[in-house]
Parts: sequence; structure tokens; C-alpha cells
Amino acid sequence: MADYRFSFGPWNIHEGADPFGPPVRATVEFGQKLGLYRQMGFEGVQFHDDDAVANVEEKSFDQIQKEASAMKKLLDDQGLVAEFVAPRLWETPLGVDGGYTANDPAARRWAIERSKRAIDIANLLGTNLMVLWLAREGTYIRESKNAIEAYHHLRDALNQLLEHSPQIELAIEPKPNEPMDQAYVPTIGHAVAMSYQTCDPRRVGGLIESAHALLAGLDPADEMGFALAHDKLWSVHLNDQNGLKFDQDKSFGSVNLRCAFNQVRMLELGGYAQTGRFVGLDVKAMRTQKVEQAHLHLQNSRAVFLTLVDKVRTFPQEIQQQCVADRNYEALEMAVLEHLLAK
Ligand code: 3MF
Ligand code: MG
Repeated sequence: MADYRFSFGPWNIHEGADPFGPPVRATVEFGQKLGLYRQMGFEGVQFHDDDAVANVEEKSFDQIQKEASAMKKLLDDQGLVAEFVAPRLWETPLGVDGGYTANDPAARRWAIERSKRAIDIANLLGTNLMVLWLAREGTYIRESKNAIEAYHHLRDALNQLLEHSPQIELAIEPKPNEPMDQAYVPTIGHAVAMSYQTCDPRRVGGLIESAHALLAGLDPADEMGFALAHDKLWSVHLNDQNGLKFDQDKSFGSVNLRCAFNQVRMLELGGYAQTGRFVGLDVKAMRTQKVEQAHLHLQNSRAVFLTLVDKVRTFPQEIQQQCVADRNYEALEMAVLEHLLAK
């Protein structure tokens, strides 16, 4: 049976700042973070474009090429691979009201150009996958944009990116809100529908983050099932979320173990491990955590995932089938709970 491969982004080891307070931990140097990957059983590194090439917008293509190649060497030396590159479009002042869907044509051009550079970086790092978290593609008030036009702009942007590189695959990471009041492409259904409007639907898919699905009031496992049914689950950001509040990125399974079990079950049913795609984490350490232990949330999330793989594989098939045949879902539910509670 194929083994799962795990990834996380360097931003998952962070200084603990939140909107109400400054950093509380020293910065862990990038090289030191890379050293933690293998040690904790991770092989894939998730990148923003500027995680790979700092201040990417100020650099010439030659310089980008030089720095991305140096990063690739650093990865090779540590036995790591880049899982994906994502353009960080939400921090530049020109993108204050969005990029691809901005009303300002200059902002739209900027977003597409920066994303093309991110694709170049992905190619240099040896990955075909670009993740698009559409952070500011949306509105604070509905009257500020025309959603019909916005979705058309988004389709045009996706087409330009697909045309920029024949091998690039675009995985949209849906999220319903934050930082916007309402985001465009809030669910995987929207992302899959968008894919079919592009010039090459086979190269547009999705990444599902557990917390984002929960914020949309949806079940992450079912969102994954929808993507898998369309062959479009190209990555996941596993984490957890305690109710409908800000995006918490809590450790996987830490709030709702049964929901986590069902996400793992869905990946097992979909044969996800055999696809070779990564089980990505997008988890934050608690603000209270000391710097020496500010990576434990990653290790713990991976451990919970693997324990749940075992729980899924050892769940008695006969009981499941019998309960389904009898339409006795109360018994099925109890069997699941007993299985999860058993030592
Ligand atoms: C925000 C996110 C992002 C994306 C990341 C890669 C900072 O809620 O989940 O994390 O995952 O930009 O796409
Ligand atoms: Mg994420």
C-alpha cells in the first residue's frame, strides 16, 4: 500500500503575532526550518513565490532564476521537494481591492504578471503545481464590484496562466471569507465550475483546507469527495476549526476528531496516497508556545493523521456493510464511536 507523503509551508513555523499583538517568539531561520522537515517525517515544502525568492517583485528574471535555482539546490541537498508555489497577491498595495478581479485594470495586469513569475519559480523548483488562494478576490460590500464581470476576469486570468506554461496545473484553494467579507470561489464546487470555463479544464483543480470548508458551513470530507469525484483533489490543507470564527488553523483533529476521521476516510476511499500527491498541513502553533516547541503542532497533526489512517483501515468492514444493509445507522454510528474511543 502506498505511503502518504506530507508537506507544510515555512509560514507554519511562525512568530505568533496576531491582529491584537506583536510577535512573541524569535524567528526561526529558513535553513533551520528546512532541517526540521525530514526530522519530523515531511518531504514536501509548500512555497509562496516570495518564500522562494524574497522581494520577488523587485527582481529581474535573471535574478529570480539564480535565486530559485539556489533554493532548488538547498532542497535537493536536504532530500526535499517543492510541493507547490503560490503567488502571494495579498500584501502588495496595488492589490488592496484584489488582483485578478480588481476593478482597476492596472491591478489585474499586475496580478497576472506576478503569477506568471510564480509559475516560472515553480518550474525552476521542479514542481508543476501552483496553488491559488484567492485572498482578496471578493468584496467588503457587494456594491463595489460586479460579480459577473469578476468571474469573467478570473477566467481570463486563469487562461493567461495556463497559456504561460504548458505543464503548469492550477489548484484553487477556496475560502469563503477573511480577509474579505465575501470571497469569490468560496467552495470547491465554485472552483471546479471555474475549471470547466477555462481553455484547459484538465489543468485546473483544487486544494481543500479543512478550516475553510468549515467556515463555509460545509463538511471538509464531503468537499474532498466532490473534488475526488472530478479528479481534481490535488492537495489538502488539513487543520481544524472551533466554530464559525476567524480562520484558526488549529492542529488536525484537535477540535473534531470524528470530522478528521472522515477526512482521512475520504482520502483512503479516493486512493489519494496512490496519486503521489501530498497531504499538506496548514496549521498554526498557539501563541503561547515557546520557540523551542513551536513545531510540535506539525508533528502532532501528522501523528493524528497516521493514527486515523490506521483507524480507517481497521474499522470492521462486516459491521459497516451489515449496518448499511439494515439501514441501521444508529448502530453504525455507535460502531464508529466505539472504534474511535478504543485504545
Ligand atoms: C489562508 C491560507 C493561506 C494559503 C497559502 C497557500 C497563508 O487562509 O490558507 O495560508 O494556504 O497562501 O495557498
Ligand atoms: Mg491554507
